[in-house]
Amino acid sequence: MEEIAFTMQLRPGVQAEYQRRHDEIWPELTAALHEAGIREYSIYLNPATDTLFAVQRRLPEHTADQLPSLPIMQRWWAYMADLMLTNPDNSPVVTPLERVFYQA
Ligand code: RM4
Repeated sequence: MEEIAFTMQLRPGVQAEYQRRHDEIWPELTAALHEAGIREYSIYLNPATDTLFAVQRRLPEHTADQLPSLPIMQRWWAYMADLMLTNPDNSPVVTPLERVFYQA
């Protein structure tokens, strides 16, 4: 299993709505994430800065790089675009993070 971490950014004033939409996340989307080999996915919010910190654990043979081409992913990103800083294709702006410490 590999682990990656990245940040995303909420627009101001939408924390509760972002939480609500994830409380009601589409089962088709979680199925697609699982199908792509993502086995654990946490998103944390820094409420002071609206920054989201995400951690994913993925199977070595994951196909997460193909998620952007899936219609379900594109529909979710279009749905979420009013809440997040996005690229022109509605995907969230993602800043990859480098691990500087690990202890098992
Ligand atoms: C996020 C954003 C991410 C997605 C998660 C489930 O708010 O859209 O791209 O992976 O939801």
